[in-house]
Amino acid sequence: MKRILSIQDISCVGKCSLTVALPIISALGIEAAILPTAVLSTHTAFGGFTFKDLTDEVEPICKVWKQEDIAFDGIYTGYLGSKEQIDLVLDIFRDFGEGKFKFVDPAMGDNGMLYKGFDEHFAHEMARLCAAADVIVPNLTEACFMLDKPYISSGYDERYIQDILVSLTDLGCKKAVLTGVGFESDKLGCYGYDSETGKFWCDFNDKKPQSFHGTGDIFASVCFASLMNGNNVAEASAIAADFVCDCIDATLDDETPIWYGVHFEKVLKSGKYIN
Ligand code: PXL
Repeated sequence: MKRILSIQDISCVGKCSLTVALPIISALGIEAAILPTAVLSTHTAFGGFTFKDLTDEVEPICKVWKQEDIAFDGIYTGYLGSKEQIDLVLDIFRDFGEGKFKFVDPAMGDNGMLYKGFDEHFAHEMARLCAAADVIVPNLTEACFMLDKPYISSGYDERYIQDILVSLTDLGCKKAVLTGVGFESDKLGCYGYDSETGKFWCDFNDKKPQSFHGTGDIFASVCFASLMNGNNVAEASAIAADFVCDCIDATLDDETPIWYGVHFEKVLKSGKYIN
């Protein structure tokens, strides 16, 4: 069985980061080891939240893993709390990621804004981590902050998107998938680029009437697991986008506030994505 390592925070309530990555990756047939970078009461889009930084734990944990000869087939990083954690993840890529699949979701913003606690400097640091990855899955906001490019919310053309994708791979990663891309008002999807073949691809779904928190983390978890299961990036990102759409459909009728996230559990339980 493949074993992967996911490095992100634990937000105790508000489905995102490790509380979605762990069940999804496990359900898709892969052992999911975790390195929690922080424990929060709730993710940062709730009105209030506690934040216990776990940076000090990273090196001692990794030391034991080395002593125990523990290895991973892939490493997937999401929300990270500080520049220091980015440097530590780069060390982990060096120590545990040589020749292994490295996947970075630079989770730090959406809708043209960075999440609470992040600034432009952090976005540039995140770009350094993206440079060391095989595949990255930023949304348009995250890509623009990493590249110092203007964020345009709508009305852009394919050249704008393709230029961003080429600039992302110029950072150093092999493949980039931009999420949250839409050329028509009723469609939303992802647009990818493989710098090794020079090929672009894209995949669009009907735009949902409502967006929810945590869907970027769900997209990344499904995309990463699908890649580990042998799909290529175009296939994996299309599967992940379909999965997110199904999660939103399973949640739309619910009265729960959008920051609680989507009912990915129902989609897993349906078995549609389990081979
Ligand atoms: O869903 C991304 C995410 C992950 N982790 C924490 C967050 C957010 C988004 O707001 O606050 C702690």
